[in-house]
Amino acid sequence: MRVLVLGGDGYLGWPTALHLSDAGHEVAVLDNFARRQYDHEMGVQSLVPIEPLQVRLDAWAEVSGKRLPSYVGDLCDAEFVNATLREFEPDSIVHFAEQRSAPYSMIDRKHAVYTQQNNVVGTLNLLFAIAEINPDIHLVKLGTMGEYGTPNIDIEEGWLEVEHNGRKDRMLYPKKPGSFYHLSKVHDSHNMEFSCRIWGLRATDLNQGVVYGQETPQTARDPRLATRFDYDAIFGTVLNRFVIQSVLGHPLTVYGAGGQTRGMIDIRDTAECIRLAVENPAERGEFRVFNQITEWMSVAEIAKTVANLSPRPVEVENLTNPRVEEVSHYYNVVHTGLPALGLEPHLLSDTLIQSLFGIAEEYASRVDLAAMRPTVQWRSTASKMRS
Ligand code: NAD
Ligand code: USQ
Repeated sequence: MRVLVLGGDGYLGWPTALHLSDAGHEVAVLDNFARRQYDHEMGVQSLVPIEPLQVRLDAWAEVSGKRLPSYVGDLCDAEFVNATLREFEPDSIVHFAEQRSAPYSMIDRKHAVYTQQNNVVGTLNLLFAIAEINPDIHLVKLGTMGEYGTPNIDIEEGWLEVEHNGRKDRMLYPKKPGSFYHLSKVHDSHNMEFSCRIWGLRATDLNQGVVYGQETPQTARDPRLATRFDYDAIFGTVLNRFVIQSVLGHPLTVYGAGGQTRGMIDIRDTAECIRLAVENPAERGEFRVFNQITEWMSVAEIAKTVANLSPRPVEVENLTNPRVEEVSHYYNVVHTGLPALGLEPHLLSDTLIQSLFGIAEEYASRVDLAAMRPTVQWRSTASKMRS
C-alpha cells in the first residue's frame, strides 16, 4: 500500500514510517518540524541526539535500500495538503502531526490557542483534502485515551450503547478530557465521525495511552535512525522521565500521591498497531475507534517498578500536583479491537526498563536538570491573561 505518514519526523511517526517501510509498504513522510521548534522555544533537547530528517532518510536508504519521499510543510496550509495528496496518491494516511503535550497546551492562552488551531485546523484540512481528492483513502488518526478522562464507568472502544427514557441509541462515548491538548483530540474525533457519516469517508481513531520506550528493531539498525527521547516536564512522558531520573539519581517526580492511573503502550506496539490498522482498513462511511493500550498502571506503581530495578538507590518525591486531575479513581478499559486484528503486546518488562536505563546512562551528560521540575500549573493558565 502507499502510506503517507504525517508527523513522520516525530517521536512515534519516524519509527512507524520505518516499520511500515520494512513491512513492504511504499511510505512517504510529511512534517513541518514544529516539534524541533518547541525544543528551541523551551530550551530543551531530546536526551538521545536526533539527526535532521534528510540524514535519517539517507541512513534508511543505505540500510534498507528504500528511499522514502518527504514533504516539508504545514497541515494548516490547505493548498500544501491538497498538493501532497495529489502528488503521492496515498491509499492510507497515518496522522501523527499534532502538538501533543498537555502541559504545553496549558502554559497560557497563546499556547492553548496554538494547540487547538494547529490540531483541529490541520485535521480539518486533511478531511477536506481526502473528500475532494480521493474519499477512498483510509485515515488512521492518533487520538488519545485522555479524551475519555477517568469516568466512573467502564471505558468502551469509542462508542456507548445508551438507554434513556426507554429508548436506545449508539452514541460517541462521552468525553471528559484533562487539558486543552486532550480537548483538541476530542474536537478532531467529532470532526472525523461527522465526515464519515456525512461524506462517507473511512477513518480509524486510535485512542492511544502513554507511550514508553525509545528503540524499535528498525531504529536500532543505525544510530542515525534514532528517535527522540524526551525527559523534560513539558514533553517527557511519565515512564520515560522516571527512568532518566533514576539514572541521574534525581527523585522520581510523582505528582500528588500517584493514584492517577493511565493506559500504557510500548513504542514497538505503537508501530505495530498502526500497521494492523492500515492493513485492515475501516469500511467506507465507518468511524472505527480502537483503544490503543496494552495495560494500565497508576503513577505510584510506575515509580515503584522503576525504583525497584534502578541501578542506584532512588527516592520518590510526591510533588504538589501541578495538574487538575482525579488522583484516585475507577479505571477499566475495553481494548480488544487491536488484539483481534493480531496485536501481540510487549507488556512492560524488567528487560525493557533495563535497556532504557542503558540508553539513559549513555546520554546522561546531555540532561538539563532544571527541565525536570514541572513549571506549568493547570490552575494558572487563565490567570496569566490577567497579568
Ligand atoms: P511528536 O511531537 O514527537 O511528533 C509529532 C510530529 O508532528 C512532529 O514531528 C511535529 O513537527 C509534527 N507536526 C506537528 N504539527 C504539524 C503540522 N501542523 N504540520 C506538519 N507537521 C506537524 O509527538 P509524538 O509523541 O510522536 O506523538 C504523535 C501523535 O501521537 C500525536 O498526535 C500525539 O497526540 C499522539 N500520542 C502520543 C503519545 C505519546 O505518549 N507520545 C500517546 C498517545 C497519543
Ligand atoms: N506525571 C507524574 N509525574 C511526572 C510526569 C507525569 O506524576 O513527572 C503524571 C501526570 O500527572 C499524569 C500521568 O503521569 O497523571 C501521565 O502524564 P504524562 O505527561 O506521561 O502523559 P500525558 O500528559 O497524559 O500525555 C502523554 C502524551 C500525549 C498523549 C497522552 C496519552 O504526551 O500526547 O495523548 O500521554 S493519555 O495519557 O492516555 O491521554
